[in-house]
Amino acid sequence: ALEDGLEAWLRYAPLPAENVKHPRFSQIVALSESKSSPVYTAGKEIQDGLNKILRQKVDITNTLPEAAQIPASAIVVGTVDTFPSATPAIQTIQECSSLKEDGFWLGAQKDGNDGPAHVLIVGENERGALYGAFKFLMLLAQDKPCPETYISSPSAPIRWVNQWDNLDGTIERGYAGPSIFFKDGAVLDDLTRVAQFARLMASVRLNGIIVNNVNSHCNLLNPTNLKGLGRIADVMRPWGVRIGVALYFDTPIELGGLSTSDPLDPNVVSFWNDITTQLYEKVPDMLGYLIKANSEGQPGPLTYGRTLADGANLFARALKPHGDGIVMYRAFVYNHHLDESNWKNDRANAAVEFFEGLDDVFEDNVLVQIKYGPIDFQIREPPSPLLAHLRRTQVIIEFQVAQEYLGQQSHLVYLPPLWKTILDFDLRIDGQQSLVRDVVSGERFNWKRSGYAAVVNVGNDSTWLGSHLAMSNLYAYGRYCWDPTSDERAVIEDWTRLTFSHHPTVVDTVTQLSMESWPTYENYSGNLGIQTLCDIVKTCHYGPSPAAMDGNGWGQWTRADAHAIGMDRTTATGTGYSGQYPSEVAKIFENPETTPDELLLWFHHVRYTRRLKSGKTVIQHFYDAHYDGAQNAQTFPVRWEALRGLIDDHRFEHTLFRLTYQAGHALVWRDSICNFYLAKCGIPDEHHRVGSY
Ligand code: GCW
Repeated sequence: ALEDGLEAWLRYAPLPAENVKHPRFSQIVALSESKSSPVYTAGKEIQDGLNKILRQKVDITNTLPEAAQIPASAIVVGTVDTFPSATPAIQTIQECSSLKEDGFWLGAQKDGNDGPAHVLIVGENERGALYGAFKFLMLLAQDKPCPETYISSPSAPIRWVNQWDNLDGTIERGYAGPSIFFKDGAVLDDLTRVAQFARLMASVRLNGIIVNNVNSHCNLLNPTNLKGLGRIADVMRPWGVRIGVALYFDTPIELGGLSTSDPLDPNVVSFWNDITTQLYEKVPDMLGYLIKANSEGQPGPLTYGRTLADGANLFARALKPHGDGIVMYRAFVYNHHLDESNWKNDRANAAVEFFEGLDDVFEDNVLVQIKYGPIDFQIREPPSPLLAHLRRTQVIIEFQVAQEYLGQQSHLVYLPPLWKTILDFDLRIDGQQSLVRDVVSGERFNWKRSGYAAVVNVGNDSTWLGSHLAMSNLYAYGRYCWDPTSDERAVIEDWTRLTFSHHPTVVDTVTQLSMESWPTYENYSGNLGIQTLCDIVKTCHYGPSPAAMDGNGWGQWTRADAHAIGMDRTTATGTGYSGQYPSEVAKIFENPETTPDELLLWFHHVRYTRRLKSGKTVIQHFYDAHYDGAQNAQTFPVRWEALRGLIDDHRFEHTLFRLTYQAGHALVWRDSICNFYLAKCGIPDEHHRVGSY
């Protein structure tokens, strides 16, 4: 049903009758007869969309009646290669020569009389054709005109999702029911939801997915599951989505019965070669392997006295004979038993330290996958400095739609404004403009394969993420991979029209709440770069617990005492982290005067009484921000009330419940944090709010 959320932004709600000025389309021509082809899928999708949005029932054929003729008022979708070269539209189609892989050309053109325009959708490849079809439908669904000529190509070839699904059906950091992929140790029989997810992914031009948790299990590769993975790939392929898997490093021991998983042991090498061959039999277009090794208790090459490159290259060589498979080797390698008494210790230093010197020794199909910040999906982090260290080794940047530290989809936090602080950051590598988004796209270092991954936690719940509003982040993630310069306001407006309604009150309200949501959450969770002050000891990463940040080996320290707070990450007196950035950036962060307020405590250990650029002291900023943030959260459910009757009751109530919960929890956050720091430093709130009851 349209109300339950399954269709998300692909509801294709009927346009109001008075708006339907569209003439009838005569037919859909999808230039492929293969049911597994995204072009075939595109034909079906257009048929479904026309039926729902315009109430037009239009037939599909898979060939043009006469080679050189586009039938009047038809919609024709195909690829540069399958489109007849002698059509009247040939000149415009030739513009496709500037298309990149997965790009498309879309145009609506009059047939020279008063009749309706015909629409041509030409993909650089089959996937591009499907993307063009979705573009056409999403314009239609928003009642926007189809342009005469529209051409679009992706910023980067890698636009992938990482699900952290376990074989037993649980999802690590999943908040929306059990896995849509696995149950009881095996791939589910019914993969209906997987196909629906692939459709959502394709509609925002995401082209790959790693289907299982990076904390992987050796049984993923047992014979039954190899078949299951083949079924998953078959279900997603018609949507242009390819699959890959995350591997458990000690699989040779635990599944293969070998005595070691040493990456240089010949038996281990042949074990992985063998498994890889078997996997490719089931999944001939497999993306490759995602590897979490020597991280948070996982085994890895260091366990066997080998280098990280030895580990990565083992898998890279196993993949090579089979096609374009890559190793996504995660940079998330760090010691989680770090000694806090040593002020030089710093988890943020780990990635650069572990990967330094490996740039030239990885096989060319190894990509290093780097979380956007050096710690772990916090409310505010500077970009990972490792992004400035790799020249030859291509990278994937890792974002997180899952909102693990960001309210876990129970709080509204629209993420693009956070992503932009990373993507638009200029690393000044070699003294030249080096925006993170240009490094990631491959432009800065002329890479061919690089791009994006995001941890996504869709589950079996009919809302996919447990919250209707959280879905804007999944939608936006696809939009940002395609075009990282996208305008965050335009993206949420499009999403709102597609998901809820075109009504201006609905569009304005959802847009405003979303645009305010990240700063609001930052205000009541963790300010000035101190990170999200949530419970990390119980590892739930939810709810306020500032005391939990220190006194353990995880290295997400605040070093708060009675007088001062923050990590000294300078090279002069601290951990040396700031020196991992190229010199122009390092210089800014080295000095508290030039460090922007929002990252002050990330880089510097300062007194609570230190004045910020705003003129406030650090401690007063904490108090004020928490009161402002919590206060603004109180307005969310009230403002949402304006939508009553303008959207369906089911989604209205579901969302109202969430926003009301958030408003309450924001007060808990405010009071916990403010009281904690008042108790620490004893400095009262100038406005007499904290501790006064
Ligand atoms: O953010 C942390 C999470 C872990 C996760 C790990 C990782 C999959 O708390 O749950 O493990 O990062 O990214 O590997």
